[in-house]
Amino acid sequence: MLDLTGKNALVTGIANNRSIAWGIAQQLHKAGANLGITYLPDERGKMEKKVAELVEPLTPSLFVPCNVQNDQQIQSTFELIRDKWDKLDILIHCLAFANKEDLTGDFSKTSRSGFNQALEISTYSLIQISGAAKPLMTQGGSIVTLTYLGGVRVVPNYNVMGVAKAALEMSVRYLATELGPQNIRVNAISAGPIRTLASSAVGGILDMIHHVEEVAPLRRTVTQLEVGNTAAFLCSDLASGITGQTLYVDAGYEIMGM
Ligand code: NAD
Ligand code: 0WE
Repeated sequence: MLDLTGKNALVTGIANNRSIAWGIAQQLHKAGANLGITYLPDERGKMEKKVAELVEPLTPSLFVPCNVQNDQQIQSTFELIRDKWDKLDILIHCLAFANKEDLTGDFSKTSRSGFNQALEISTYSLIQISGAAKPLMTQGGSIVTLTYLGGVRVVPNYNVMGVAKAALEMSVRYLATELGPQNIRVNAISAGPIRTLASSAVGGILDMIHHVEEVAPLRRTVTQLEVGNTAAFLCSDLASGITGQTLYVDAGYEIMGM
């Protein structure tokens, strides 16, 4: 049985009810996990209010601002966990960002600052929060991040994010190797395209979704809740032998050659 009772889970990356992280948080809650939620704060506090209202039914015991570009916010987040929870069991990394202008046009025109920003937010953040989580995962643990096929194959316009995801998937393997002796497992879920805040801002996302609906073995795309179920599985004892992997939750699209 998939059972996460007694487990403490920190979930990053909820922006709204379409976020993949929201699908994951709901499934972790359903499986009995105790939740901590982080959100990306803005000056007006609008995000805080919005996300707080959304997650209220999941009764999180922690709700903290955490911009991964801000070392102090990362430090306070994990200090709070150390003070409030006896241990950390589950860490969900579900965030990414690149400049909109770097997600279209010539890849060779990617700016130095755009490259650095995309890899800092989308890739380095996993390394940093995993390092912060390590001393708190005293009973072992499970770290799950979200990736996309564009980190392995060329997907038009994914550009610098493809490089960030390739680095993310390799970071999963190095982290799995370092943390394995402490019984901390580290895996990635490679999700098929889903309409979310991030993906909807991308030109042509609907055409990509329609393409997947025609070609994928299951003839459809996947939902946030399906990704959430896989994350819950990976965080449970049912997946105790799995680490360092990228698991495709994409209705089978990845196996197709044409
Ligand atoms: P989303 O916009 O709902 O989530 C992205 C999150 O990143 C937001 O909550 C945002 O607040 C957060 N974020 C951005 N910059 C941040 C920062 N500096 N500090 C902290 N948080 C920050 O979109 P999503 O599609 O749910 O994306 C979640 C993850 O799923 C990303 O890693 C994305 O690459 C991955 N993914 C998405 C798809 C898709 O088609 N939507 C497919 C495969 C993988
Ligand atoms: O990882 C992603 C989304 C990543 C993303 C999206 C945006 C749009 C708005 C990162 N940063 C930003 N910055 C913005 O300003 N996906 C897997 C969804 C996605 O994004 C694409 C895709 C797909 C699929 C971009 C180009 C081509 C395909």
